[in-house]
Amino acid sequence: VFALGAGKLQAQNKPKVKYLSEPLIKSIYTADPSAHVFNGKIYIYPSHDIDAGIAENDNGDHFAMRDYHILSLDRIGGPVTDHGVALDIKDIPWAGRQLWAPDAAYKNGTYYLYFPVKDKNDIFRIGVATSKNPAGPFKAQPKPIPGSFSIDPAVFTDTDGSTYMYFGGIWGGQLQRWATGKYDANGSKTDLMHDDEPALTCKVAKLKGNMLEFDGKVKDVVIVDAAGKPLLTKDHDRRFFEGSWMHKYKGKYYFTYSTGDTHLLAYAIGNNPWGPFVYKGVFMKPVQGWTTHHSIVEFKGKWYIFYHDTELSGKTHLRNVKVTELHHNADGSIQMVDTYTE
Ligand code: FUB
Repeated sequence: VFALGAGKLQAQNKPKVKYLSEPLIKSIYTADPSAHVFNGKIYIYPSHDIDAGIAENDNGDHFAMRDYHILSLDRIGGPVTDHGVALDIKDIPWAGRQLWAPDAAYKNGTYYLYFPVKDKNDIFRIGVATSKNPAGPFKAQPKPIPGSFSIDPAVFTDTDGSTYMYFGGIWGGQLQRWATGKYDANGSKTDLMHDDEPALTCKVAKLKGNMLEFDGKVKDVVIVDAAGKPLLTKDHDRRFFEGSWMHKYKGKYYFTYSTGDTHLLAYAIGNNPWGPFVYKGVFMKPVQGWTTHHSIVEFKGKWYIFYHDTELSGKTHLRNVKVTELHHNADGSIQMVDTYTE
């Protein structure tokens, strides 16, 4: 995550901006919304942004979040409930700092909250907490998920009941430091630094039936171009950066993600949850603010994209979540979403 002063960010304090959607909640700052339908309602698992007084840098130190609040709504456009603190960093025994983008899943009467946080050695790991209630409070497991690393877990349950976790993010998300399989504390702050080689990939692992551990090896989520070649490191407009999501539409697997420093949401389609995924294009233009993070969910026969921007604060680390309808075309492509006009 994060370089300073990119793209449309400079424009964010200009007057006469017209937004596609309203912030879903204005009493707290929220970001990275992972939306799910549980018991006929929409539950949103977002980051809870705060101003910790830390200067902005490319490592994302200014994103110093300390707890999670879960939001719910009965219908799109209806009132949004903030269920209060669902998990506090002080109640995660192994956590150091920075509670970043979470996700959630349900199985056999239990809800699972998956979250990235730096451990006491300042290395991002992914943890899991459980509750009998989709809105929490959640109780964290005593240790991170064995074999987990980096950020942005996105948990997808397929129609056969198998559950997969997609995760990873380069730059501040530290994925590049795991290129050899072990963490390199002196590794690059950005990417692999080899522009003409295949880009770093998002990771995917199947979850065991207990939803607390990986089942087998962590694998690469390879995105290829139309000719079947993996995208390259230098291809900043198309390669994976962070913020992945998976949804299934008409039997196809849609891997969606942020291109980070080029601020786009892109999609690639595959025939199974592991990939490879063929790059198809951009489906959301940059939002206001540096980061772009989303989720996609079907609710009552329509598809929606949850995302964030910085409408309320004008500051890149104080974001607000939003939602708008998402449309698939008859050929399976996704219609472009443009979240604001000047
Ligand atoms: O909210 C902190 C980080 O910013 C997330 O983990 C990234 O996806 C980006 O949205």
